[in-house]
Amino acid sequence: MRSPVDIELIHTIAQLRERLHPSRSAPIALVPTMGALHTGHGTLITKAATETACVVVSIFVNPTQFNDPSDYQRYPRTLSTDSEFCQRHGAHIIFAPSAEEMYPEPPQTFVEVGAVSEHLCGKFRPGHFRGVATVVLKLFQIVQPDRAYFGEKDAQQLAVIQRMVRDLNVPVEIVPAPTVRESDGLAMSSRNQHLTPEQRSIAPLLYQALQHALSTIEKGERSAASLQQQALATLAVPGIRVEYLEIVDAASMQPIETIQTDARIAIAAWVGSTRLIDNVFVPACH
Ligand code: PAJ
Repeated sequence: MRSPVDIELIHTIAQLRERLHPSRSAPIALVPTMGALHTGHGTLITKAATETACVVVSIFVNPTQFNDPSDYQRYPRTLSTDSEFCQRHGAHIIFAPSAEEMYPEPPQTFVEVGAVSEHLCGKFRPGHFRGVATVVLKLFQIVQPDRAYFGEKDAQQLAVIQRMVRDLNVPVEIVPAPTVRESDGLAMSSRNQHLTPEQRSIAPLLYQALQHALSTIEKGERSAASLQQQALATLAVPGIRVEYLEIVDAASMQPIETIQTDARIAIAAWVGSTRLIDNVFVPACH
């Protein structure tokens, strides 16, 4: 563990560029986050720190990716505990810009990633992936990292960023990391803290439904419709409202009828007023 003086907290783009410029010869890793950091983020930071000499964690609650202003308002902002957390996990620099620093004037340029953004969350959160892709490209331009780390928890976001980087020849290696879960299987998320104890007790059903589907696939089931039906039955309890439960091709994020290629089973569900997402990977060789 390093002492608190080791981590640098930087709020402006100019200062960050000045700070990173001399270290340009060494590789730089970026871990983009919106803060309220938990062990899921921690594993990304630790992985980045073991693989790269200089790790920048960005903490920015990006207004352009929220479709619901109240969701943006209530998003937890915990910079001082986040700074200690980053320090403990081996980060070197925190870049925590204000909204004015990132968007000094209303932007006129956006990144639209096509079909991969359309299904799953894209259908229910219009403009969300445009906001994500645009802010991530801005962060890539500001930090100019060699690698950037993203969690499979947000599998569609990962696929969107991978596609953007390919389409626009962005010279950043995208490094995926597996979903980190609570001991009862609930995927870690800063949104979990909004759950009441009762809601928290049913939230692991999302992962149970996914696990159940995986074991049915192990037994030979290939039909997306039957897997979907079975998983929906697991989630048919008071207090859970499923927004989507889809089986998609893992790279294109397009719904499939039969599992033949690498796939993902992805869920979004409302537990009370909290929207949770989760997914599992289904390798083609199952
Ligand atoms: P945020 O939700 O803070 O997540 C930051 C990164 O942590 C993402 O890559 C996400 O997939 C990863 N992550 C979150 N929970 C995880 C878990 N339980 N296990 C593994 N990884 C997990 O995603 C965003 O922020 C934003 O959209 C961002 C990319 C920063 C753009 O604003």
